[in-house]
Amino acid sequence: MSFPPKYLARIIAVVSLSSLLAACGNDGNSNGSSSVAGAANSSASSSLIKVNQLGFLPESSKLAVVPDVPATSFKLLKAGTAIEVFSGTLSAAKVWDASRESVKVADFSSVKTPGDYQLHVDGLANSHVFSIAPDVYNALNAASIKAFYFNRSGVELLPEFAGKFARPLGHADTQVLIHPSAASDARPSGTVVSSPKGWYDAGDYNKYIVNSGISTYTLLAAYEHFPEIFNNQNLTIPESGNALPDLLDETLWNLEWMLTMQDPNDGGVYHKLTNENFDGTIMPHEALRERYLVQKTTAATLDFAAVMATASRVFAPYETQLPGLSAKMRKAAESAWEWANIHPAIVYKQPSDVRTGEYGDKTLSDEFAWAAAELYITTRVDGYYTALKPVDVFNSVPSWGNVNGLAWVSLAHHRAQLTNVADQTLIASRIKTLADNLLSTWYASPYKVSMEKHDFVWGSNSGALNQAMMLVQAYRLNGKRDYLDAAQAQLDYVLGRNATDTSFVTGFGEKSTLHPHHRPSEADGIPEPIPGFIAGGPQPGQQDKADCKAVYPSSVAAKSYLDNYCSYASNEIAINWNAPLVYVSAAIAALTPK
Ligand code: G3I
Ligand code: 9MR
Repeated sequence: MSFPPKYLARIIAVVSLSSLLAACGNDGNSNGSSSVAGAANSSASSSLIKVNQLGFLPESSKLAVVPDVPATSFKLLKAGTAIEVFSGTLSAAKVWDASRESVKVADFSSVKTPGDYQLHVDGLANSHVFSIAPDVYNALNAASIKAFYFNRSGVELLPEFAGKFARPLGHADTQVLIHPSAASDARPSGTVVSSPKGWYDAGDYNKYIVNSGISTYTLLAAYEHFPEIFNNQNLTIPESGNALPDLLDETLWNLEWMLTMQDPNDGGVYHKLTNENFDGTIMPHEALRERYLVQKTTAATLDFAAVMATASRVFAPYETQLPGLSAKMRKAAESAWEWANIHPAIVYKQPSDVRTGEYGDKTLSDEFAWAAAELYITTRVDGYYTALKPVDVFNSVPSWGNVNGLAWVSLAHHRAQLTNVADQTLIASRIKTLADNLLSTWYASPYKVSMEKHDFVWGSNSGALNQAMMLVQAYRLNGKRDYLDAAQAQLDYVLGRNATDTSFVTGFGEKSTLHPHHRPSEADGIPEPIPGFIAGGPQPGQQDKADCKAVYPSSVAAKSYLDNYCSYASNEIAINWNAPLVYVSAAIAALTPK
């Protein structure tokens, strides 16, 4: 049998996609296929069928977005063939103001037979190849966690765990200096302290408590909510095979660092461990600048308290393996909470000699609420619930600077174990109100997503996934199928059903992010990026324009994405963007009916 060249390319892609899935399922070390779809410019991407390039579970809702062509129907074909397995009617065209495109939707949810497929619409190129398979997100979930291992500070990545991405130890951080902004009587400026381990924040090599807070919590929540997904998962990390699930081992790497960021003399927590300036495009072991602990802040201290309270309950069952750890974390959370109550408004102020990420945040009521909620759940002390001021705390899609939602996520999950002081009706209604807002956007959305134009800010892909996380909470509370389908839509969005026709996860999908702003991926001399990282995503700010010789293909919100290393404003990776990918890929796998 002979195939036209277009189909041959698709067949090659299917083979490499399948081998990627198989390999990542075993060791998570493999790297994905490179793009076979060719570079798309803005207008080219508008004339393409957009679909989740990885694919769907048999029982998932399955949608694709189709440009506004005269055709009124679509076909689902066996990949690489003209064999039709399903045909359906396209929806009426609508304009999405976020991408300024007129699009129709193809719904093929009723197709449940595992296999590799492509969509066909007369007048358009066939879609990327995607799968329907019961394990379609297993390798994605594993790789999205393994990405944290690849971003570990303070350890050599050995070939047996990192494969071709092995690298020498970088940033031991056993001798860092107290910065003048953090000086105290007990630890004057220039005091040497040890603060090893942890994950690099993003494409840079600094470590920031505020962003570590939401990231670490999201991984712990994934474990608390869906332990069955992680209990037997093998990520091929150094700790694999010990008594802890690999996800918890990986999370512990960062928790151990976070513990060192608390001043033992008063309970306050340093905002960040950082260089004065961002490093150049070099490998971790080549980055040898002096490192500092900078200013204790209320936000960092409260985020720390929330995470340590959460970790204390998650690690409690491992007393034999990790004696005293759970109690130590609880004490750390309590002393951080006390410090924050004595210093309720210390906002981060970037010292004049420091130029790295700020994670500055002037609104601290949400950090107070989140820390209080986690301390309440862990200690069952009613005073923390009262301190949370639940009636005044609304629910919102979480981000590093807005953590109200995390309090409601935890309260909802633990609702059956709360003391009488907790208002169960309020908890349920907070979850439902937010999810219903997202749902009504999803119902009306031309792209069938809950993203709107104003959601396209720096790290927009994490916004998409955090919306999904909040939809998932409502589904877990009342089982209404639309919440799950709307969450699935957000996963579809980051995996290719978006206006750039890109799967934003490195190594996953026929046309995936290839050049993330990630120093190791750029400096390691290996053509492809380290797999499992999600790029920040489109946003019209283009704050990196002056640093980019390459030109953005579009300035329209949902299309303002540049797959180039220079683009830290649209193509960086970050731990708080990967964490909801871990959560959502696990949630969809766990919750979708089998
Ligand atoms: O919240 C406002 C919103 O109200 C407004 O409408 C919108 C318009 O642009 O801006 C929003 O603020 C943005 C803010 O992120 C919150 O999303 C700012 O414009 C934007 O500049 C800011 O970007 C942050 C960026 O650092 C620059 O400070 C990102 O959130 C944050 O994720 C990113 O974090 C960096 C670290 O500093 C360093 N390490 C890498 C990491 C990822 O790029
Ligand atoms: O690489 C840095 C990235 O991690 C940050 O998110 C970003 C925003 O603060 O800054 C990047 O560093 C750039 C710096 O801000 C300006 N000069 C060029 C740097 C990247 O090459």
